[in-house]
Amino acid sequence: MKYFLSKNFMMGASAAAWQTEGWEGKKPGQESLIDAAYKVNPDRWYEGYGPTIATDFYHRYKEDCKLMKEMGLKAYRTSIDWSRFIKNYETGEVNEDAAAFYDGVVDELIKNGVEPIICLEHWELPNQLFEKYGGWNSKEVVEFYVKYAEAAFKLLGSKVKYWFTFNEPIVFPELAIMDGIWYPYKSDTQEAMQWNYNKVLANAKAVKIYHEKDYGYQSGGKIGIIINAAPSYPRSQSTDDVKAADMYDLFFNKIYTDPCIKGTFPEIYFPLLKKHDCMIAVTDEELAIIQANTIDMMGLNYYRPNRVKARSAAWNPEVKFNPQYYYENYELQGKKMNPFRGWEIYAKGLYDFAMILKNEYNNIPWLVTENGMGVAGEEKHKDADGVIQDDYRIDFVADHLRWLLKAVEEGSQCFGYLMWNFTDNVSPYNAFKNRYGYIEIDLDDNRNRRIKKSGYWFKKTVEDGYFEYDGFEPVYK
Ligand code: GCO
Repeated sequence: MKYFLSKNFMMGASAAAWQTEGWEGKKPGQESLIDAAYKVNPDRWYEGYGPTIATDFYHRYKEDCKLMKEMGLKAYRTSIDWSRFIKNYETGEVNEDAAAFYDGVVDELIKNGVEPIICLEHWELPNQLFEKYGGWNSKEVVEFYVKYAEAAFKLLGSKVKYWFTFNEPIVFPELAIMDGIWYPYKSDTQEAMQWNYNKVLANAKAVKIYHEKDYGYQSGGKIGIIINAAPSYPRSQSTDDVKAADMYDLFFNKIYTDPCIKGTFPEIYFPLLKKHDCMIAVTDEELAIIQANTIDMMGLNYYRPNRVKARSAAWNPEVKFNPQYYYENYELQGKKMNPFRGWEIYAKGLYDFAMILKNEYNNIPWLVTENGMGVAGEEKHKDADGVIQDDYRIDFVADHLRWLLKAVEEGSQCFGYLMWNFTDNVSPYNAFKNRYGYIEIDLDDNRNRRIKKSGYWFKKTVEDGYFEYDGFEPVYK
């Protein structure tokens, strides 16, 4: 079956500064928090790889921009590394070398016909601000972020028309502050919720500046936030399972989608934090800023569905509150899996969330800013010419795209699809274990780039304006 793409549907790919650039040009003290996470425990990163060199985008961005043109990319989303871009984090003084680098990247993208989409914080919080102020637990860091954001708008606002304030803002609070999985391995739910709230506040303050000052908004520029949201499916329609799914939805989607799109937090949120002795620092003035400065567009990073059920065992009263107090994860019998990442594949979930944005969030314009399939051992799928035959990735992308186009037909204002990712790059902790790219990064050959079969599929799809999908089931080795 043929699926047609409208001419102005933004087909592209995504990446991030810390996952591609490498540390070249960054001086001691300019580490980001995720750089520090690698420095502290390189042993916990797959085969010891981390952000040190990454894909060496810092030196090879012109080569990559040419590959984007060759593949017909219409847009490329990446981030500015805050810890690199700003020389004095308290004053917001810009590092001129970094400014020249990012200016050059944006110019190269535009020169190659690729729309630059820039995210301001893709987990690149300066580690100095974490160590000195406690990171996003601090209201001062919110102010430092706003100074950084305005400096970025000032430098690039005349060329960049699509801005995002954060990428997956919940991930560090969840994995590093609440659940102790990532560095700094904390287990403090209240602090995690303060990180989340302060990022929502920082988003609103950056939106306010972008909307009120002349950095491109008046000539059609848009600003939003990228959220790794997904539908929250209950095991059954029983009251207890549905309540579990609603609570998961609250703590992992709505504490961002509601304030950033609607301007207000869910009514039950702050009372719940109080009930569980987790209330955070909130002021009426801050809530007024959040209400008055909502986003123009949303970025959705969708990989997998969230499936939950009611808890069978009561939460241990000796253990501090965690949203898992209200739910347990639920494994769908017979689900389609990506065995390399351990994530369920459920393309209809993208349609379902598109309908949520249409029906519950004022049909806000949005982009798929990440969707993709990480696979380990891709070298096993090389043909005689050394081209990785990633039919599984073509199937994954086509399946998700066909569901997305169904949502667009039904009125969803999705205006583009950016796959994660353009070239293979460094995942948090998994490093180069799972490869996501349309383009291979050959670690055994000077990080040389080689277009995969999916990259040629992308090129043809954009040229033809359509793709075929028959739902074939790839065989995973
Ligand atoms: C993984 C992926 C993700 C992406 C992230 C970028 O978990 O395997 O690499 O972590 O890097 O979604 O925003």
